[in-house]
Amino acid sequence: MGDPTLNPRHSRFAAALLLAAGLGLAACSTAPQGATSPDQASAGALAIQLNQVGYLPQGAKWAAVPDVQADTFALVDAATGGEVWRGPLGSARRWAPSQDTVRLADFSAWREPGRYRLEVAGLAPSAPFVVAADAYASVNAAALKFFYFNRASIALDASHAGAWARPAGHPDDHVLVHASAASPGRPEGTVISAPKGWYDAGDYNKYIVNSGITVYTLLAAWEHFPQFFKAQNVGIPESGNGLPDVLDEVLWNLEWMLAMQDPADGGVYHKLTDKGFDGIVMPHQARHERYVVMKTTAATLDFAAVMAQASRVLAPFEAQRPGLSTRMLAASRRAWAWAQAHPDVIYRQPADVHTGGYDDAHLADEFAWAAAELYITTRDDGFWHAMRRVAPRIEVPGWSSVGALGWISLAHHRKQLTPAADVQLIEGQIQAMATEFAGRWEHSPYRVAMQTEDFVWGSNAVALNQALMLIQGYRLGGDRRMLDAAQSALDFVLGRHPTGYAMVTGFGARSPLHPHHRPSGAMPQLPPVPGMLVGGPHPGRGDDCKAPYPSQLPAKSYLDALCSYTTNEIAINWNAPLVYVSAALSALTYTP
Ligand code: 9MR
Repeated sequence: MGDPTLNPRHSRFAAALLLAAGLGLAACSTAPQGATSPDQASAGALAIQLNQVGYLPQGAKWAAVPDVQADTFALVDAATGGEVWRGPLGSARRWAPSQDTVRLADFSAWREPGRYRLEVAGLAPSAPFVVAADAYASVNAAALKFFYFNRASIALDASHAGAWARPAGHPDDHVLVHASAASPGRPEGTVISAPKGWYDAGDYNKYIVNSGITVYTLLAAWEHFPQFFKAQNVGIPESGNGLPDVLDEVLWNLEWMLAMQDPADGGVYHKLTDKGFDGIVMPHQARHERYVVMKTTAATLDFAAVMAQASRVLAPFEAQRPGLSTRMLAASRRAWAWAQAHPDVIYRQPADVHTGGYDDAHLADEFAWAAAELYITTRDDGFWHAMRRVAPRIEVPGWSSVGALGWISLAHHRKQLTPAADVQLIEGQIQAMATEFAGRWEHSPYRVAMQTEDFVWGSNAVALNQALMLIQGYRLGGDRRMLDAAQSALDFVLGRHPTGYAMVTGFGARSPLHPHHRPSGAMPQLPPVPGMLVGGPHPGRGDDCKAPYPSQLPAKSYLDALCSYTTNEIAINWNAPLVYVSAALSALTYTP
């Protein structure tokens, strides 16, 4: 039987990928990750869909099988082809978002580590996958390492970036104050310096709103699973400096964010941007003038929230970063004060600026989130009451919907809050959402919480943010269904997906080769930078791709092409929940 992960192209690039991900070969001996090749891309139709990276020994293990005559499926050893286990296929059911009729294969009972495939009579064998306690170590490390690859203002050297080394781009030490951002102390054209930070996505701009939820999610991963991240070394320049890599990486962006606050009044600029998007060039080839544009209430509140959170996270690291925790809390308070005085400054794109908007007119959730983080860090009851005054309905997190983030932080810190806090209310908010997703998962023919309306721009991240909420429910109440439902969401983005793709570059037997990501597009001789989650299918169009999309169906409308920024872009706010969920499942699923 041919092994799709063992072609020469794969082997050559797998070594580079492992180096770039900061992982020794030994650490990865159980994982089938590696760059895919175009010749593998013909698989898909009528294929068994499963997590192409793998499963945890004690975790739930599901596959979606096309509706064929067979009644059973076999788990076979990937090396010998020998059958090790057989189980019954579930009944055929149609899943609305893809219009596929599938039968579920549940092999959760199989816990023996190894490398396997699934076989069903009448179908091609599945992609290979592992069952291993460290099944997600590599994908988690690569997902975090992506942030290093997307750093502005720094050269990526070969010892950390492997084949994807590149010169520095965007020093951002000569940034102009745009007319929309002018203030008495900083009139239009004033030059400021705001280096570092991560490029938002496939473009080279830096946006505070999207940085907010991204930083939050990575800091929450650290707050919730410190043991997992303490043990990690992803091979970034700061590795080994006394801070865990996840915090070093987040600090790269937080330092930029601090420079986005106007020292005169505490307001925060919405974005640091070119006036228009660059072409497909490397960062150092981009020559556009850079601007800070408009101070907004959303940016200022998101800034206030993550600075309050970062302040408490960094407090124990005073020796490594003296004074930083205190400085962040002061910055957070000033931002909060600005937002109180300017409660409704909505982002309006100036006529001469054409980059991403991240404009959101509903700010109750931003106020609630900032208040919650400030309350936890300061223990000042005034912030609890401020949050309760605006508390919006809890929704799946996203850049424009951040209310849940505050509830998650409150739930995590519930034992250290002041008596003013209503812990029952906090737990109830989380459980209501997690219970809803678990119910959807349980009744889904595909065994995922995703429904037709969830297939929006960045649908893969919607699945992972649903998982993030399910994980909070599990952490609070221990309901195993919630952990299994979260596992299903990770399976979904790693290959139990109606497109047949594992949606993370460089992982699985079939993964995106042409993400909308300028550095990857400008280095066509290389596989894409590894560890990037692409946005995923959704039926709304708007890009200028000439190639036809294979389907218009919500869960299948996806094109692995550079032009498809609507379905194949990558973004910091999408990778962050991949880091969170892959770490959480590794930490929470008991492995002997
Ligand atoms: O993720 C954003 C999505 O929710 C919006 O619908 C879309 C259109 O406004 O923009 C997405 O964000 C993009 C941002 O504006 C610019 N950088 C790339 C982001 C991902 O596509």
